[in-house]
Amino acid sequence: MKGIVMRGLLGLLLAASGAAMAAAGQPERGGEGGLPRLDVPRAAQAPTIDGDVADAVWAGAARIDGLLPAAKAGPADRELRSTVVRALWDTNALYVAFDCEDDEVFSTGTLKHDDNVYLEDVVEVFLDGFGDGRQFVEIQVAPDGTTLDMMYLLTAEMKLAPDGRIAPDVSRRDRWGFREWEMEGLQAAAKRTARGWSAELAIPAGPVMKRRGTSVFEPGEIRAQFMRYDHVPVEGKASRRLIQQNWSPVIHGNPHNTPSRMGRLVLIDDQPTTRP
Ligand SMILES: [Ca+2]
Ligand SMILES: [Ca+2]
Repeated sequence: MKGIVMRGLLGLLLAASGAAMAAAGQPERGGEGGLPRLDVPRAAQAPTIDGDVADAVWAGAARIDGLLPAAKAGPADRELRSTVVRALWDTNALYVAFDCEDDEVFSTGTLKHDDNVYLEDVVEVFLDGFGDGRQFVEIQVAPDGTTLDMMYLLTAEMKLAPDGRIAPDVSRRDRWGFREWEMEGLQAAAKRTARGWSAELAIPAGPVMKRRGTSVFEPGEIRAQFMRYDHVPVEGKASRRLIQQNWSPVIHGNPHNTPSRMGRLVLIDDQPTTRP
């Protein structure tokens, strides 16, 4: 749990300055600006979760062409390598594909399931089926297919800091992250490509939709965040620098502490037109 604890502490330290201004807010509208929206078509058939995003069914998927820099990112953290995210759904699962351009993938291959895989290159999906930030899941996938899955719970009413993070006092006392939790039925795979690497996930509906009183996905809106952690080399140094790519920008290192900024994922009933 060390890495998560450290991330949590960092988040608390960063958020502390905003504590005095924290107020009960609309969790779905915390912070500044609007939230991204993606209309996700129903999958004609499930993609094969093997890390290869060439499945024909992905051609009809909802597509995010490029993620965004973290909130308040400096100039060096705005130079992002290309990332394309695709999404589809059916009653059983939300399917997500990442296609990451990367000329030097950072993945030692030494990390195991539920290790601190975010310390190397990863893609991340956060899902909140109910939409109030009080229960959400996080899945990370590394270029060798290693995963980290977690569930977060908030045991108090949501309260936001002005930047959209969970207010520090609530986060400290009532935000729980369970790394030992396992998402039963999760499928994830990744592979190296000519341009970098790609990953595919099939995320089962059960833990996402439970608070809606169902165990399946159905047309309607859920909340989501898509992230990429790209650890880039620093010239003349052995260490690397983390560039955080976001669908809905949040403060560096804080996606798990900012459910209010999750975008709107609208599951629509239309099937995509079949393309040759
Ligand atoms: Ca595939
Ligand atoms: Ca886990």
